Amino acid sequence: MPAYESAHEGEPNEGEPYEGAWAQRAEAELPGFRHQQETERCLEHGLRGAPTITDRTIPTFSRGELPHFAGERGTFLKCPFVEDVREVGDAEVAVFGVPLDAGATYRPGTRFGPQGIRRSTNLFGTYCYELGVDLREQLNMVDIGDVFTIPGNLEKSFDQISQAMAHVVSNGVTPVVIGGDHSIGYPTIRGMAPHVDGNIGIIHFDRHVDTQESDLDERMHTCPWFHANNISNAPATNLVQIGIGGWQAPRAGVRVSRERGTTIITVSDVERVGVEKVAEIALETAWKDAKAVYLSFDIDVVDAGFVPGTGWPEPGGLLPREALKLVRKVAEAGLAGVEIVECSPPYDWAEQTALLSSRVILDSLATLVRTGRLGRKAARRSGAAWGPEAA
Ligand SMILES: [Mn+2]
Repeated sequence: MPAYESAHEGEPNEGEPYEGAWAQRAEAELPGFRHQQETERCLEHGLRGAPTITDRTIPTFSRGELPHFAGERGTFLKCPFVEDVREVGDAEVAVFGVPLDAGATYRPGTRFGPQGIRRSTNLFGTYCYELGVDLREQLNMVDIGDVFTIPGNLEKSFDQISQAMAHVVSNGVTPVVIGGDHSIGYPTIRGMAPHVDGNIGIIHFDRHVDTQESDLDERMHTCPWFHANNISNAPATNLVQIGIGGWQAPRAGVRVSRERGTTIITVSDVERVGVEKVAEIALETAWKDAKAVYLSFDIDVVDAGFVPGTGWPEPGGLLPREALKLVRKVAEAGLAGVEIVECSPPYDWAEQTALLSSRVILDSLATLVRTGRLGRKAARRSGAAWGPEAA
C-alpha cells in the first residue's frame, strides 16, 4: 500500500496535496480475498437468494456483514467468534468484554457496555477511508466473548479479569478490552504486567484523575492507577493522563498523582499546544524506559454533550475529532493493548457514546495495521478467519 507521506496526518504536503486524494488511490491496493471468501460462505450456509434477486451474492439468510441492521452475530464488528478460548493463540488480536459496573460511584449501567459497544459496530463496515485500512482483509482479529464477572463483588471480578488478560497476553495476542467501569484498569494491568519484560507505560484519557487509594471504602472506578502503579513494572512516572479537569477530580487522587509524579495534561493544554504536541508529550512519558504501552480510554474524556451514556459525565471535555486524532497519534508508536471504559448504554439515548467508544478501538487498530505493527499474523486453524492468508 502506498505510504501517506505527510508528517502530519490530514494535512497537505508536497506531492500529495490532500489525504482525500491519497485515500482514494490507496483503496485500490487493498486485498479483497476475505470479503470474497465471506460472500461464498454466506451463500453456502445461508442458501442462495430468491430468483427475483438480481445480485446473486445475496443469500436467503443473512450470514455476513450485510445488511447492517440484520444478522447480528453479537461480535465486535461481526468479526469471527472463538468458542474455545484455548485457541486464542491463533489470532493476532482478541476482543473481550468486561461487563462490570460494581465500581461505579454514580450512574451504573456499564455492565451493558460490551453489549452496547458491540451492537454499535453493526453500523460500521470493516474499511476506513482516510486510514486506507480494511480490518477484515488485514487483521486476524477475533472476539472471545465476555469475562464472567461477579456482580456486586469487585475483588472476585478483578481476579477473573486479571486471569482473562493474562490468558490472552501469555498467548502472544494483543488484547482489546471493552468495559465496564474504570475500576478494571487495575486488574487488566495486573494481568498483563507479569508477561511484559520491562516497564509498562499507560496512556490514560479521562476527565477524572483515578489515582486515589479507595473510594466509598472499596477500590472503585476512581482508584485503578493507585493500585496499578503499585505493580513494580507499571510505575506512575510512565502514567500520562490526558483530559483531566473540572469538578470531579477528587483531591485525594490529585494528591497521589502529585506525590507519585504522574503527568497530567488538561483539555486547555490540548487547546493551547495542539494535538500533535500533546501526543508527543504523551509518547515521551509513556515510553520512557518502557517496553510496552497500554491505552486506557475513558469515554467521558469527551465532552458530555457528545457522550451522554457514561457513568460520570463532566462537561468541557475533548471534541470527538480531537480525541480520535490523539488516539491515532499515540497508536502510531505501537500499543500492547487497548481498553475502552465507562460506556453506559442505559443512558446512551442515541447510541452515540457506544459509537464513539467503538471508534476508539477501530481507529487504534487501523493505525496499528497502517503502521505495520499489526497485520502480519495469519490464522492457521480457522477457515473463517480475518486477516492475511496463511503462506
Ligand atoms: Mn472518568
